[in-house]
Amino acid sequence: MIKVYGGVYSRASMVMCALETLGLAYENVPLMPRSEPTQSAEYLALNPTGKLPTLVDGDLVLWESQAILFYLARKYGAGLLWVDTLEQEADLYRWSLYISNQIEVPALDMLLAVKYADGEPDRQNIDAQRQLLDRFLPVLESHLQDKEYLVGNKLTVADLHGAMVISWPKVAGFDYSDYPAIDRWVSRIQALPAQEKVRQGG
Ligand SMILES: N[C@@H](CCC(=O)N[C@@H](CS)C(=O)NCC(=O)O)C(=O)O
Repeated sequence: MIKVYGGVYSRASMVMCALETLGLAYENVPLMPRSEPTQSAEYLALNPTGKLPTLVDGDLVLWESQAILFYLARKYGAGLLWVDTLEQEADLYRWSLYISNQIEVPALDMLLAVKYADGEPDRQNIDAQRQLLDRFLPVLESHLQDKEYLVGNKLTVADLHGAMVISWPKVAGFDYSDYPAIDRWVSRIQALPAQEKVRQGG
């Protein structure tokens, strides 16, 4: 059976959401980020970065959440969570990589600076992350103006990854009122029945 390492409060939730959407059975090993088991020799043999998530599917051991999502959609999707043409596939990579390369770091740094601050949150750091988000979010906002999903007019793994990343600053109090299309899209993806199943533990 497919095995997913990483609890619901980690990027493993994107992977489990994909598995739920595809109707695949899996076993979850709910490790917490930076917890001692993630640094054990046994886990490092699967994922030498010591991070989450990791997927084990038969002989395949895979880490990096987007690689896992692409694999699951291509292997088991039969049209679900993926797109139909090469051009749409390029578009899917474009938006996934844009979110990963330009937005993921400031989004996560803002979450860490606010939620996991050791003492008073570092306002200078938070403002620096806010500036980066305000530089890159308008492009996404404009793209999502007339769309329900990032690519191909259907739900794909790009939405599962992107919406999770972009929900992090909100948890940290970032105001999305300048980005209503993004806000609606994140809420739409977070409300998927598969997300609820993951939150409830499958
Ligand atoms: N690019 C990696 C990032 C993995 C990652 O940072 N995972 C977090 C949990 S969501 C983690 O394990 N953090 C522990 C650490 O930073 O040491 C991916 O998408 O899989």
